[in-house]
Amino acid sequence: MAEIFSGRLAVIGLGYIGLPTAVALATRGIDVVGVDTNPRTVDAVEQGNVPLVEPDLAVGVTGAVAMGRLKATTETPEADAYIIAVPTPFNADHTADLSYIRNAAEQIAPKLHGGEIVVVESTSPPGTTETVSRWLGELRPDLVLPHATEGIPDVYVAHCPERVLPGRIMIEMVTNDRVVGGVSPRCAVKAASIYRVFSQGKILLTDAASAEMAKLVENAYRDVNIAFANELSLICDSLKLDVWEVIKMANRHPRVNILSPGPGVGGHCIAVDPWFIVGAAPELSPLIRTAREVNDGKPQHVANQVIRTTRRFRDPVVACLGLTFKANIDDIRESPARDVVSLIAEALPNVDIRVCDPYVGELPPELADRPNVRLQRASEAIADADVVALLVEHDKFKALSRNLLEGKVVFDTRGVWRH
Ligand code: SAJ
Repeated sequence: MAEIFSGRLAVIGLGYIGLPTAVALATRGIDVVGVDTNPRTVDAVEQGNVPLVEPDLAVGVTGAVAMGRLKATTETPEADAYIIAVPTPFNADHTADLSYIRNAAEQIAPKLHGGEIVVVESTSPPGTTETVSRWLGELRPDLVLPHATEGIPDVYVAHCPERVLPGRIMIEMVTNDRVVGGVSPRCAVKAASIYRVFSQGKILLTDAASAEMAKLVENAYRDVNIAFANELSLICDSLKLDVWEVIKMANRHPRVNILSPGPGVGGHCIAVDPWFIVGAAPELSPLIRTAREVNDGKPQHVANQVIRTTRRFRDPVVACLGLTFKANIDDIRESPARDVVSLIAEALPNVDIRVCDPYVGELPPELADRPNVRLQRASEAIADADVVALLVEHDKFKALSRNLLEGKVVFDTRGVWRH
């Protein structure tokens, strides 16, 4: 029988991945301590609240806290296993910023006695998990870490990338297959025991660097495919063709499945992870780099279309529908829609710009500071607008009456109002 973890577990980082993972384990009987540097996040979780919007997460947190299985703190405790789920942003030169992972390793090191499992879930360039093993070894020379032995180490270190889709995290957390890569094969076996607690998917064992690379490849694959769709949208615009119609027809081929163009690619994964591959092999990754550039160039293209159109009006009003990085979630980090609005507001400081998003309660600072930009309900903003830019395909926008759009210049970047 494959081993299933039972013990005390600490999750470092209570964000979009750490908190759902903590809930998945706690609701299945594991004593979980969630650790976060932000005291507000810790307070919220301690009270059974959720500091972010994700379907079914709130009920999970409330239940886990009420059961006494989930606690939260700013101090890393002693535990039998640690899951590191902190951000890995990229630096200005697109290399990975591993400072949050390093910080987590520094917090964990003094708590180790021997026998613990340390899993890095944070997306990171190949070699990072082995580096964590080295860091722990340097911080605790009294312990044998797996990079330094062929035998049984004192601490097991592995990588297990998350693959959940925001908006479906609680479902995919349980149903997705998991890749578990160990710094040594024993480490993979040990780390897999944690995911057996809640995962209904296959648990695939490999080495740490292959697991790291597999995760980056998944997101780069999607980025390249979206870039193809986005490049098509530019080409079709210039040829005065409807890209949606072209893609719909092409997708009737049995082996063609083109993704959807949009105002760009956002989020903290697909827009970030391909750079880690480019950083690891810059000379060998022109396709992956170009895909990033195509997708990153899309917000400016959409903004330019809107900006040009406003010149037709004496006192134009522009309604921008959507600010989040994708539909039906509240996350505006790395959002192309947000970039589009900023670019328009920057270029047109005297134009009245209304921003609508049912998931956003206040404008981000770069927009809030602009006197010509305000948040408004979509139906009211559209009624006043000359130009409407649909930037995010929230269900609420799809359901809007098409009559509202009559007489307006409409830029439907997501192709939802075509018919
Ligand atoms: N997008 C398009 N056209 C499409 C699909 C997406 O423009 O056809 C845009 C979205 O609007 C959004 C961005 O791409 O701005 C990314 O959205 P997404 O839904 O493709 O992906 P994420 O970032 O929410 O989650 C991805 C997923 N990765 C893959 O599907 C390969 C998820 O499984 C990962 O766990 C997640 O990244 C992650 O954390 O790495």
